[in-house]
Amino acid sequence: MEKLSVIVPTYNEAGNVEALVSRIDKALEGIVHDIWFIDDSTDQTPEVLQRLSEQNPGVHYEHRTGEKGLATAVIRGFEIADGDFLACMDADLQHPPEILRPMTAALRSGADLCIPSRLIPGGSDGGLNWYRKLVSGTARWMGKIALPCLRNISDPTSGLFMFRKKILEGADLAPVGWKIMVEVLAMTHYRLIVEIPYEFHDRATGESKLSKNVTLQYIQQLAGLRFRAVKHTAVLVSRWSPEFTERMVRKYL
Ligand SMILES: Nc1nc2c(ncn2[C@@H]2O[C@H](COP(=O)(O)OP(=O)(O)O)[C@@H](O)[C@H]2O)c(=O)[nH]1
Ligand SMILES: [Mg+2]
Repeated sequence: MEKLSVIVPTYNEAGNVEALVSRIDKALEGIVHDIWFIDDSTDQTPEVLQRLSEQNPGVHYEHRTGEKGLATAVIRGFEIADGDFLACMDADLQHPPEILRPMTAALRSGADLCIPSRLIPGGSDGGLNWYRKLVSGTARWMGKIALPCLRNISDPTSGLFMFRKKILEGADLAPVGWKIMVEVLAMTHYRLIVEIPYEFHDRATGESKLSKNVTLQYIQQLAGLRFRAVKHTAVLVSRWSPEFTERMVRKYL
């Protein structure tokens, strides 16, 4: 049975990580998994993570002091997590951990990548206010114009995705900015992507670290990827309905 490693970047998420771990463990009952926090916090998060990792052998964390930044944190997670499947998820419970179960079913059914979507039937981006909806819609639109590999994917700019670790072999990922999934989609080779619907939620506690700088970094990232992106041929994107997703969970888990 393949092992799943869930990678969670954290910056001042002391109020969220304990609930996150217990919901991930519950969602993944019966699935071999572990959780890797890459933490740059200045609050109590490292103390909470230390306690959680003592109580739970499936919780690992690395606290960085010399380095900061979402992209380098996630790429560090890719290096140290040893699962056959890797998932990336935010710590603030905006990505409901229960979605990890159907994502695992999608990979077990043969997908190379599973990308949950707020924008297909059964999904919702209810956790965003109108301004964040506009920012998020503009980011998607810019991404699709710059990179053909994003065009058939409905929600390619979030921080929630799962993939077979082997697609990273030989990939030249640049740790720029905020949109790691865009980097993975542009720089790796894959055949089958599965999209499943999910409901995005309000941040549980703490505050967003999104800054104006992030928009600028995203534009730089897209400009670089126009030249660096690998050639993708014969990629199939399969979009699962809520009912089909349930059937596949029963079949594969
Ligand atoms: N390790 C690390 N994680 C970060 C950093 N900045 C943000 N994060 C984490 O990245 C995830 C998404 O950040 P968030 O502020 O919720 O962004 P938003 O959802 O776009 O408002 C959360 O789990 C944050 O704790 C950082 O500099 N380092
Ligand atoms: Mg968030």
